[in-house]
Amino acid sequence: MAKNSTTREAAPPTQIQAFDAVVVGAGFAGMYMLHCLRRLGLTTRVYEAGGGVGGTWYWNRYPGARCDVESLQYSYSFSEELDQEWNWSEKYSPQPEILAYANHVADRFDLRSQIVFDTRVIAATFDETSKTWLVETDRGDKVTARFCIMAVGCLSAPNRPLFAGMRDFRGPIYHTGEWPHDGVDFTGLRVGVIGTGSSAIQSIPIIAQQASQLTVFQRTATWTVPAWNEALSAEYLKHAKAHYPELRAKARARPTGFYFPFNIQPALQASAEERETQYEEAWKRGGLPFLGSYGDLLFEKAANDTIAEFARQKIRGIVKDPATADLLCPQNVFGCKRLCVDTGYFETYNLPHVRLVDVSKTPIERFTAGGILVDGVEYEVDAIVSATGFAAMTGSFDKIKITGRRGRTLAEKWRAGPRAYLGIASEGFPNLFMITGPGSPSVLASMIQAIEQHVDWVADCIAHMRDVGASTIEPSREHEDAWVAHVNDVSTVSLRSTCSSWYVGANIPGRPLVFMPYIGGFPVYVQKCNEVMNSGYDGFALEGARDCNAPPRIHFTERWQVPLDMDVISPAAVAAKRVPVV
Ligand code: N01
Repeated sequence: MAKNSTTREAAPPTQIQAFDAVVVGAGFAGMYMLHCLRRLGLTTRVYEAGGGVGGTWYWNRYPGARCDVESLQYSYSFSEELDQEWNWSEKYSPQPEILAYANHVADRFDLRSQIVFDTRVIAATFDETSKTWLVETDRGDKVTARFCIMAVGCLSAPNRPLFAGMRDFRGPIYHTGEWPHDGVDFTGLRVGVIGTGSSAIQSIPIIAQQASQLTVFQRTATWTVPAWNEALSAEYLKHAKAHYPELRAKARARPTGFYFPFNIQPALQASAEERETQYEEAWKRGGLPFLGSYGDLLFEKAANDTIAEFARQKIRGIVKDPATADLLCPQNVFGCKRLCVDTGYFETYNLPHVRLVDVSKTPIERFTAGGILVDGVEYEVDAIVSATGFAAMTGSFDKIKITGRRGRTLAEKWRAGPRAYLGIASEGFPNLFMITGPGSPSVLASMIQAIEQHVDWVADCIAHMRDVGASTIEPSREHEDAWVAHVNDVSTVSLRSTCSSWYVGANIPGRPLVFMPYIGGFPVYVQKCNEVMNSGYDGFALEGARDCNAPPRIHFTERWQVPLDMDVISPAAVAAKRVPVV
């Protein structure tokens, strides 16, 4: 990995340095934002809490971590040269390769010199007189900027449930989202894993290869589909690269922002035999596209029951002990929580040294010096892995004291749930942009595509403000309220809104239950963003603009002028709300 050129040691704290823009975070969002702002000629400072670029992929180094969108699509699309020169080795890249890619991008586009690493932004305060943001860090930096861009990630603030007796436990406790950089050797150890979400499902099979005993504490059984991961051959890559632009265009037109075969026919109109064949074929292809077996699976409970029962039969076919198989069979809606993609997850429970403990009815009572106590039984472990997820979507905002007009903080404004127009900006917080904020497709789309579309839009908006001499931009309360209501309304169409997932904040006790990502489909959302832009930023107030009605000059957003792929709009979605809900 290339050395960071601006590190805590290398750069002394600066005092009230002025920039055009400050970007918080140097993950995929922050890096691309910096790249665009530089192309516009803005002076920019990026602060990154980690010691390197990559965001999620910098922190999530747990064993087995890899993406669940195919690598060829889980990558930047803004540079065709980059697409052509980078070679992914596997269908689903492992974390080290994605991090190497992030580092390659940082070097190739010479981004490091404007990023300050190992430095966490702790406060951002809007000054109404100078119309600038004062940004403060945990190392004493104070800088001002006209624009403050939060590229803080949707799944970046680890959720660490407080268990009684945590301090009594003699061994190490690891969180998958903040994994030690030198790795962890579990050889010969008794390991306890808490949680069975994506991080647990990826890491459990690998930890089981090392541990002398593995105990998994499961609160909710999880739907997971085999990845059937494989190496990508040179011929495959050559063919894929020859057709990369078409693949990117097809992906942008999809509700999910990435391309995969999708059958819009309703499951309920197929016979039981047809469904069996369809599910079997889709299972053999594996991954998230399994959910694209039929068009009504996330709208009709009866349709969902058919895919759920097929997947339960698969679990019962793999797991030899019937009681364990029963426990591993989810009873909630298939794909309601984020669907997981695994390699050998259920097979792991056939190993003699792996056991499953149900904590759904009797929660973990406490940690003891030597283990975890559940229902009066002490499960002895030497190390604990907390695969307990994240305070999703808003957790990273909560960590920064963001103060807007009239001294009101974002935390106060969002107490009853996040409110942002298009998931990009929030009334009362001028010139503060969010990349994949709540109310945008974000986690329901392919993240990097969602990021690029937001960054391009924000970059064009900033360029427009410069063109018309606007000092601030801020959404109106009325438009923001209407968008928040729309996001909520559309979510009720989908069965995804019916379970206690992190999509609604239900994984963190006390959080308001609000469906946070926009589920109405990536192209529909992009169209809305384009309409807002082309109408001269409808719903936004531009302060001090010379010519508010001047049409924006589009530099970056051009490539998002894509028609919705009508082939993937299921009749069920259309009947429900005329949106291709994902
Ligand atoms: O977190 P999660 P994650 N006692 O919230 C359990 C992305 N991601 O890190 O379901 C006992 O899904 C909790 O139980 P329950 C992806 O979008 C992607 O695994 O709340 N258990 C659950 O089982 C993903 O969805 C990849 O009842 C407790 C688990 O901990 C998102 O990140 C890989 C508990 C948390 O699961 C989050 O995934 C990894 C308690 N007190 C992550 N508290 C890819 O494949 C929580 N749990 C790209």
